[in-house]
Amino acid sequence: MAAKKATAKNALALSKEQFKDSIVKHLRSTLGTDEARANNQAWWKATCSAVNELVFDRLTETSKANAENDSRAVHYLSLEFLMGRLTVNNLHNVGVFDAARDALTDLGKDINDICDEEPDMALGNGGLGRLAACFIDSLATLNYPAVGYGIHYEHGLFRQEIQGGRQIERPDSWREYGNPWEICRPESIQEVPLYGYVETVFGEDGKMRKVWHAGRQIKGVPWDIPVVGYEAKTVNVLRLWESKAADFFDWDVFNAGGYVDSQAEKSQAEAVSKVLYPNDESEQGKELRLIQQYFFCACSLKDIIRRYKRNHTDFSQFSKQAVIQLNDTHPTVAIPELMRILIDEEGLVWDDAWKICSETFAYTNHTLLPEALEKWAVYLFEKVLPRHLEIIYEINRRFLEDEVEAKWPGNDEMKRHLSIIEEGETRMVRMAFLCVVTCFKTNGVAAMHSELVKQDLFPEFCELWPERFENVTNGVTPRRWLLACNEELASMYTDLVGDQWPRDLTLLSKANEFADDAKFQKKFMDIKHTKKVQLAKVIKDLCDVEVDPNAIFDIQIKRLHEYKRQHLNVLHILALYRRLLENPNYEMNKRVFIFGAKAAPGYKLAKDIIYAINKIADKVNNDERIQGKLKVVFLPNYRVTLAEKLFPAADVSEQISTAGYEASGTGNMKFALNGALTLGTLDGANVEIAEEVGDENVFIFGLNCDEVKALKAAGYNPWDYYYGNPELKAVLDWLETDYFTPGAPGELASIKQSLLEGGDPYLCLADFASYSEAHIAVDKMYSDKKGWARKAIINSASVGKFNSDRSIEDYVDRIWHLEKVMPN
Ligand code: CR1
Repeated sequence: MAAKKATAKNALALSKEQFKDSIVKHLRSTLGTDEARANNQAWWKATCSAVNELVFDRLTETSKANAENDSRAVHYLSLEFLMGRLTVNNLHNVGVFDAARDALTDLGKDINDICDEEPDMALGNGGLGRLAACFIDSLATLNYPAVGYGIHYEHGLFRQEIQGGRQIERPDSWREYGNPWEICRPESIQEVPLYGYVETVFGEDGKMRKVWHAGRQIKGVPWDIPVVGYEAKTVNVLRLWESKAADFFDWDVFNAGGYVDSQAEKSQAEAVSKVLYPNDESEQGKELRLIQQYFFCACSLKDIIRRYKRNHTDFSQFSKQAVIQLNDTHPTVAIPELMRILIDEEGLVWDDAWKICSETFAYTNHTLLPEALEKWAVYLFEKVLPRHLEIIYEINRRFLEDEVEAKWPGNDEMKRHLSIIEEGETRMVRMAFLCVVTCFKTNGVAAMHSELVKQDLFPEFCELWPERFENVTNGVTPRRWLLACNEELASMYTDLVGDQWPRDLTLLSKANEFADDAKFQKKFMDIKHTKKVQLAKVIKDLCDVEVDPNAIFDIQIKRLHEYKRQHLNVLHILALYRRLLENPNYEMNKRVFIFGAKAAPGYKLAKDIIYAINKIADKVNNDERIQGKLKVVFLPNYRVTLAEKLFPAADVSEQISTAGYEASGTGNMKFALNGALTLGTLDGANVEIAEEVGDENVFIFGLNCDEVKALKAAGYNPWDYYYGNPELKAVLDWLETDYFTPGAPGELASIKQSLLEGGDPYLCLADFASYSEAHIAVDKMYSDKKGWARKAIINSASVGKFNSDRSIEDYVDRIWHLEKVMPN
């Protein structure tokens, strides 16, 4: 019986014919159309419904197994999950991609056109959100009990249009016409209190209690997105909360003639999950953002506790059953919320509640940038979450009076320095401090970053509790970032090492043995060429620019930020352009510089850099004097789906942040995996990539982290570099002319200003010469076709470490201590 069931459930057994029947059935019975009338949108939804028959079944089996085992689970709280599209990924993970493709072909449809109907689920900004998506993929693949918790934003990250070279933000409506992957779960709706005041009451036993009388309630409606592990044994859940007015509208207000008011209440409540904040690495001190954070933490905690209470009558086992990972400080308010529930609602005493909290929460830090370290004004807390503020004060009082006093007796300066409450004109709650004081582990996301977290960010906390600090180097899922996005290379690897590499990416290291094999090299580089031809077509379609697939494709794709230094890339492009103009015989391989980046809507300089790239592209791409040797492309609306076309087509991966500023980076891993060579600084995970692939197979340039610190300490003066390097001076001055913006001189001047009068905070000018030399080395190397192919192969074959499955196993060993559960 069991064996038969397993066969029936074996997703791989779904044949082309069965898939065809299922699609046609769903066209008719789910979509209310038929083969003749259906548009591509309907075909896409029918395809999803066909695969969902398998997926939803596995989802049910997984949650049954977890409930039966009463297993310890991780709850990954994240304000962002940058999922991208799910169809191709799920087809691959279920193991029915070929069957689906062939079925659709038989039905007269191209699977690529059908899958192109899916909007990206862009519920995140950048690396932090995409990491969360890779992590839940790996958790399911490794059969660990896990739930991702986040917000069901109505609008994800804005869609970027480029008009006249400038970024325009348009709303993203990923689920306007329904999304076949999500399931609404009204049975698990939660109520969330907000505002109001705290009353102190004394019970009959004479004990003091606190009662929070909320001024408002809103409702959290859960939507579940299935997270399909590779081979679909386990299907976990990403649970996203949508906010609604507590009652559809207030009948009393309505009856009294106040229809407009009840509508206002409704729209205020719905505003909470309306939009993703489009800021990357910086915080916006907005009441709505704090409410968003609290809203999803409160809903998620209630959900976790509801599930726990099914099998338990008291909280003694809570921290054994649940670990809660805080993805950056955004969900920190979950800490005082759990304290509040345990003390005010469940009647625990402080010490017991505190013990549970400090054994349940763990915190991942993703950035050292001071502007990204969240602080919330005390007055805002007082207004929105009065009881939570009291709890934070008490956590702080105990921390300062007990722990800090014991370690540094009588040292008031130290108390001020480490206090969770920052004193000043506006008193602020330091969320990262609250995390470190509470959590049993704090981890950074790459070896170097984790060291800096200890040394620079939390040195005193590290003195107090050295055992709390960990490193877990980031990773990326090989299912999406090789298997699904680079079919050609994926099947080459399957031929070479068998079909287990999407789980164990270190198997690819076998290819190292063939790095010098002429036939292998040709095959590898032919695939690269194929991907470049495909990308060239995308570039033509989106930007109307012709690029030569034989040119070096040099790509920088990531959020636009000064510390990531897209403008350093721009300065170098200008230098190359200038060399070509001054010397028509200047020797270089054809080069295409490709950018993709969104700028936070309020980040003026970032937007100016996008404008500069586009204006320079206009000029360079149409300048016949340089005979197409140099092209510049800015691809609009960079997102996961575009990334899937870019990584496989890259020769050079630009990872050029100022050393010490990029916590890890994960694009760097995807590039290397697909055979691009890193041109980068010794920053974040670049350091570990270089270690894995060998220094001779990457191009490292620029100041290292210690040198950056030393230069800053000595008093960095960008003018020295400006006057010291005639080429650098010339390209900076160029930005002030109207050469790239005819008739409008000065439109690009803000970049120069920031690099000179503005003090060049990220040391672009200091690194320029070294960067420029590294580019010459890249160019030289590329002329040696065999040498380049060897390096490309070694890169791709040697980054098995950066599988997000490995990251998850590290989290399990060092932090979560989970056990695998195998569903039936
Ligand atoms: C970091 O900038 C890192 C990701 C994921 C980002 C990037 O280097 O790879 O996190 N940090 O760990 C971030 O978004 C708010 O901070």
